[in-house]
Amino acid sequence: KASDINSVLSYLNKNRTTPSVTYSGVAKGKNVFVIHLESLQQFIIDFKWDNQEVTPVLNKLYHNQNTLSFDNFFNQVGQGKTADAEMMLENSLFGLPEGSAMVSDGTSNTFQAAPAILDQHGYTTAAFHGDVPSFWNRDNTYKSWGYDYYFSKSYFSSGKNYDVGYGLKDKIFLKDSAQYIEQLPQPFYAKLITVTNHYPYTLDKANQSISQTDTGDDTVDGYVQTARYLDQAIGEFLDWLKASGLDKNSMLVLYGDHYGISGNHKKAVAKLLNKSTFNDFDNAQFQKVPFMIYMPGLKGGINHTYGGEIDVLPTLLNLLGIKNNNTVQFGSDLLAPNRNQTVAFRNGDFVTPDYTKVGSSYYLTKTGEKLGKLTAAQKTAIDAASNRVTTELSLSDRVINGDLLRFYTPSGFKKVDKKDFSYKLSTA
Ligand code: GP9
Ligand code: MN
Repeated sequence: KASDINSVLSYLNKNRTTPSVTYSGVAKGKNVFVIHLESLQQFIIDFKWDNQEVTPVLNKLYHNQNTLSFDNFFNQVGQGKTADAEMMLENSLFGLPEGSAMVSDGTSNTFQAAPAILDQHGYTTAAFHGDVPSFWNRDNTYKSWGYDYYFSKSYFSSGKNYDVGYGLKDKIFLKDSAQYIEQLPQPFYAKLITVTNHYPYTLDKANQSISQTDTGDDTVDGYVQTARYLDQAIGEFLDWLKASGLDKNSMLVLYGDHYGISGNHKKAVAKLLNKSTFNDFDNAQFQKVPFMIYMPGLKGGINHTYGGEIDVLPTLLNLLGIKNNNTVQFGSDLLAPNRNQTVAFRNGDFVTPDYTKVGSSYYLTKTGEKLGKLTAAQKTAIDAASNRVTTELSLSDRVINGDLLRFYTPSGFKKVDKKDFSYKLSTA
């Protein structure tokens, strides 16, 4: 009911983080590229196999002085996987405890998503993905989010061996997307969702440029090959960006959406990482994914703050100089000096710079030491983090399950009308 939004707002208003002043507005008016790196995990950055870097392009970007890189950035998805990542990134709302919110609520709910916000600040907005438009109910959800354009499968080249797994191969996908991007009125916000580095990590011989790993686990060993392919595809895209001149007035945001190698492959992962064991604590830390923001002139460096996908939208809005103080968002600016660094996982587990919770076990985040009986100070800190996590997850669920944003429109925001959008390829 309508009044439910009040408890959400009163919690958020009490807990709002003041965004970074240093970074506020530094990307004002720039084009924004959001590049979704399918199943890419942080461990692959600077990782070597067969005496080679697996992802040389991304590594170079990661260490670039104009890139803000994050080495404690976690994926926070649940069953909705990619869809949960998209929901968090563009709405700063969590996915649901079960299923995918894009599927169950994407069509009918009211949202105040990144594309709609940016559209109302003069941006053209477009999403690109080389799979069928209906996957994860994107074709309906993107209308609710206010995307002007959605380029999906039928907009791209097709041919023998063009597809692998869930859609068009990344190199072809990004190359084709570039032609559309060149025609977008500026400034634009373009989201590109890659897919080749997706389980089961299969790739045709001609595109393999590094050997498989040798853990003996079939679901793990192809990962470096598809990750390498994704890296090369990004490299080609960056080359185009430079040649087009667009690099000069654009900000690039890259993120890994979720783990590629699940906790069921402990033995193989231990071997891959050269460790003797791989326990629940290690698996929690293994949920780190890349998050990088690149822009010419940006004051970069490797930032160690603990955060995750829920925090991306507030971070981007601050960089773009867009006022964001009356919105329903559960994350906080990753560049804010005094932010709370509790990272919630969808199942209620969490990581903070001090403590990691997995099920009923607690660990010291710095050392991985498992805690027995908690000291009074530990208990206080852990209870506070637990409360925060349960409160935020359940409030976010109430927003989605109750479609509560229909009862509240932040000042300066215009409600999205889905009827304004159609993503059909015109055949006339
Ligand atoms: C499909 C793709 C994969 O379109 O985005 O989604 P995932 O299986 O990673 O959730
Ligand atoms: Mn995914």
